[in-house]
Amino acid sequence: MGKSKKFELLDKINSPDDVKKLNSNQLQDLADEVRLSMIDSVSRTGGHLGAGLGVVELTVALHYVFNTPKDKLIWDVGHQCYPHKILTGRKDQMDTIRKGGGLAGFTKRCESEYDPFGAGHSSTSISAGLGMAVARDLEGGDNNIISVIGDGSMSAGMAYEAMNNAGHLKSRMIVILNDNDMSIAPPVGAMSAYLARLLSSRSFISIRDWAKNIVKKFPRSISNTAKKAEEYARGMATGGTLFEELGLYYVGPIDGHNMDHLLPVLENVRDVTDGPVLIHVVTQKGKGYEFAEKAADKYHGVSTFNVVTGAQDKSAPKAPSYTNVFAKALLAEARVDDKIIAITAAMPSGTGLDKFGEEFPERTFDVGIAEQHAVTFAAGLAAEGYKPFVAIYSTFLQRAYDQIVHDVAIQNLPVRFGIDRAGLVGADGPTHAGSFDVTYLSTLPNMVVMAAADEAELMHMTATAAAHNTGPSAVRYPRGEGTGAVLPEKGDVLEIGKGRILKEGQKIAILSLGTRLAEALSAAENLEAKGLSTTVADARFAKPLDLEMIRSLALNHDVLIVIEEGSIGGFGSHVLEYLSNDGLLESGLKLRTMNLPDHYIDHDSPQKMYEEAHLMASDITKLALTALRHNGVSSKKLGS
Ligand SMILES: Cc1ncc(C[n+]2csc(CCOP(=O)(O)OP(=O)(O)O)c2C)c(N)n1
Repeated sequence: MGKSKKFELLDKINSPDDVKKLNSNQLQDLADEVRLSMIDSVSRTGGHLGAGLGVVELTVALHYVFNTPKDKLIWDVGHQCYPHKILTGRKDQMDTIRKGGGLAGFTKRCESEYDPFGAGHSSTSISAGLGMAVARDLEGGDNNIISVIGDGSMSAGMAYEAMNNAGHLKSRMIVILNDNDMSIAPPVGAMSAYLARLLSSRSFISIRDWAKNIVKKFPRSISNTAKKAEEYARGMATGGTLFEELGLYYVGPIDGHNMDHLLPVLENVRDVTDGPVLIHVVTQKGKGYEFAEKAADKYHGVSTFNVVTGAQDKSAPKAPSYTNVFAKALLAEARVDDKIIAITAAMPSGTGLDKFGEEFPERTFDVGIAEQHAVTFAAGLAAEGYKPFVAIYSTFLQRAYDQIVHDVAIQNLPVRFGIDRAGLVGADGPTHAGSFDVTYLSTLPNMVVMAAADEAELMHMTATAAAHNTGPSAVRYPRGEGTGAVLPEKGDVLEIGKGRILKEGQKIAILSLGTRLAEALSAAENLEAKGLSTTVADARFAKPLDLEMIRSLALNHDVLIVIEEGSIGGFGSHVLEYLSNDGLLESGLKLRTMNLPDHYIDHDSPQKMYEEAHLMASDITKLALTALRHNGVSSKKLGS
């Protein structure tokens, strides 16, 4: 298949204008070809599959009915946008998706005019769409705004904040609720149950009845009788929906795989509506690819796979992943402490808490995509004497910053944060990189911030967090496989704020926080080979700093290099500030910090990203040598 494959319709589609040239009864054939083409390309690249397969018909219908890019089509999360990319001039680049220099795995403004809003994190599309609708109104424009949001993403508070505001502002916009009854895991919560009830209480609307009853302009100018008939036809006889209570005109449910349902509804809504409308579209995640339809996660994210057998190419891991080690460590703690609670925000398998849930179902809480709530929910548990561990990816925890400050840290509540995917994450790119957690957590009074250098350290740090019951603590660990370190059955409790020296030398000191330690050790070997005696220390804690160790490193070496996999303003900045304020820089110490650069690194292989960030052993060696040779005079002219 691939580029050699000839598609009768898709081969002629280079932009949505070409979709509009088809007649409506060709659209299902086009959808079938898009689906095949997507399965084919994702089988070779890996990526998000199930969500895209579920919206193929919807994507074709939207591009047929609406006038993108003038009409703004916003995909929530953006992981389901592969069919959209195929139809918007990017089909020949699908083989580059998520690869360095290639297409992004999500929508991205700088990639295409058909991506009016970038995403990666969920539940932003209604807010962004409403902003665009209001901007259009202020300009006196007439374009349409369409936000497509999944039922899983509908569980986040931001979606309600946006609907609440949309119902009030009454700006003309369309929200499409893509209800596939799945998040990554099966959806949880009352909203999901509500949508299921909504579906079971109504049959798919009879489009003919509905369309017949639409008079010139709805909803406001429909005559009373017509309105009643129309309400009946779209199921309102069973009572108003939550969306209607919020001020959005509810239409649905409609079958999202049936062009005969999609086209008239989208056309009607495009032509006659005013105010915000919500179309409830029912789809199936993984639709049209047997193996995806049957998979428990509906092939949410896949590695490369064999199209015929559905088997994914997963090489046997050399070492357990950090995620699994965290789960193992937490289980070991929970077996001896029944106050330990595990909380995930819709990522039970991503965080390893599915395993925790199997053994301790009553102590495991999946709160849905609701990171802010997860943190304050944990704070409530901690206030009552429980020991909650909130396991969230670094990037998604950003969303809960005020909750961390206001609900946890100020009240000094012992909430534990298991921060997965800390550091660079590879193919998912900058929206998913865990770049900022050390920076945003280490500024907070009361917080203990740990970074694991390997998976044995992760076990010790999880044990330390479990034991530290007088305030909040966090342990960060990266995506992917560990180093193969020997694992204890249960972690040891570390002394808070104490680092460790792995190798003693006299001339150069490398102080590492987290998983750059292996590169630091390898740089030390390079330097030793050049006759430069090198110390390597693992800080373990970004907060509180091990002042004694840092002072000793500063006093006993000519060069001190501080390295971490986090943004500017993090661990290195704290060390710098401490040494400067303590007068220890005046002794002539050559201090250098190494961290992520002050720009967002595009998706690529992790190796390439580390190279771009200059966080490799060779970079450490080079910096140490340059620093050593440095004569103390600034190499940069003032103002240059
Ligand atoms: C704030 C945030 N938390 C978690 C995630 C991880 N995530 C990506 S897609 C997804 C499920 C979304 O479900 P839904 O909106 O129903 O879309 P579907 O995949 O079912 O089409 C989750 C939890 C995220 N992208 N953003």
